[in-house]
Amino acid sequence: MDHNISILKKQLNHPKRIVIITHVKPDGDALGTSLALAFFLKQQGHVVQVVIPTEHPNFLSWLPGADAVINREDFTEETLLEQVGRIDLLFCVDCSTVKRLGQLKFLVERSDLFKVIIDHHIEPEDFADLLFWNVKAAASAEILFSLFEALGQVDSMHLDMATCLYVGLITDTNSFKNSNTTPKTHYIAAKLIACGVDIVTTHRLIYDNKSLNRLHFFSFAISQRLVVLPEFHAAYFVIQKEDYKRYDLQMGDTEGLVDYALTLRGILLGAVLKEKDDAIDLSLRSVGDIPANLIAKKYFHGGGHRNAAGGFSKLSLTETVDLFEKILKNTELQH
Ligand SMILES: [Mn+2]
Repeated sequence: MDHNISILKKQLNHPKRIVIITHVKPDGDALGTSLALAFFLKQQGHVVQVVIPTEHPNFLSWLPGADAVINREDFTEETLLEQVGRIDLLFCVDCSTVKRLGQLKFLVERSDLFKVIIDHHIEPEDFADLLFWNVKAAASAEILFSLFEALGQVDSMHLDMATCLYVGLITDTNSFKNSNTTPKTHYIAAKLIACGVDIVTTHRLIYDNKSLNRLHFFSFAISQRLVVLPEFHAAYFVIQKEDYKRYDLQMGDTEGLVDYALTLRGILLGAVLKEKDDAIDLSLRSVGDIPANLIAKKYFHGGGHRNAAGGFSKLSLTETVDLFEKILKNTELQH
C-alpha cells in the first residue's frame, strides 16, 4: 500500500487531465466514490471528468456533482473523446473487470494511459498500472477513504465529498446491515458524520424517496409476482415486461424489491428476475454463506459479492425461471 501511495502521489504531483469511469448500471458506491474522488482531484488542481457507461438510477441524481457526470450512451466513441479532450490518467472505480465497463472498455484498452483501479470486487483483472484493491472492504468508498487517510487528506474533506462516500457505504452495506459491515465501516461512517454528513436527509433521499406509483408497484409485486419456496429457503420475484408498462417503471424503480424476499422468515436467498427487451436481468441477495456471486457467475454471466450479485440470461422468461429453480434444487440451501 505504501509503495502504491507513493506512486500515486508522484502521478498526481502536477495538474493532469483525469477521467474517472465505473461499471455499467452504476450504483451508490460506484457513483458516490467516483464523485468523491472527482472532488478530491479537482481540489488538487486537476481537470476531472466522471464518465459512466450506462445511466445511473434516478434516486442518485441528487448526489453532489452528479449533474456534471456524462453518460457514454449519449456519445459515440469519437464524440466522447472530443468532449473529454486529452486524457493523462484514468481511474476505474468500483470495477476491476473489463467486461463490466461495457462500452467504456476501449479506454482501459488504451496503452498510453496510466490506469488506477479502486475496487473491492473479487478477482480483479490485470489491466491497471496501480491497484488499490481490498476484497474485505465493504465498499469502494472505504478504500478511497483509506487512500485519503494515507494521503493525509481526511481533515480537508468537505461535506460534499463526505456525503458521496457515505452514500457508497450505506448502499453497499444496505445501511450497515450486510455481513460485509466491519468495525472499519463504522469507523469511517463516524468520521464522515463528524464531517457534517446529514444522515437523516441522506437516508431519506436514498431510501424514502419513492413515488406513490412505485409503492403501488411494490405492493403489486409482493402480492402477484412473488414465488416462495420454503423448502429451498428461497423466494423470488418475476417482473414481466407488461409490469414495467403498467407502472411506468423508470431506471432504478425495482431497486430494493429483492430485499422484501429476505424479510420473510426462513428465507436465505432472494431474487428478482426482470424481463427486459433483450435479456432477463437477475438480482440476487443471500444471507450468510450462500454464494450469490458464484450462482450469478456460473449460470447468469454475472458476479458481484457473496451476499449481493447480479447477472442476466438470454433464455426466455419461463426457461430462466426453470433454470433458477433447478439451481435452487441443486444448491444446498438447507440449513
Ligand atoms: Mn461497491
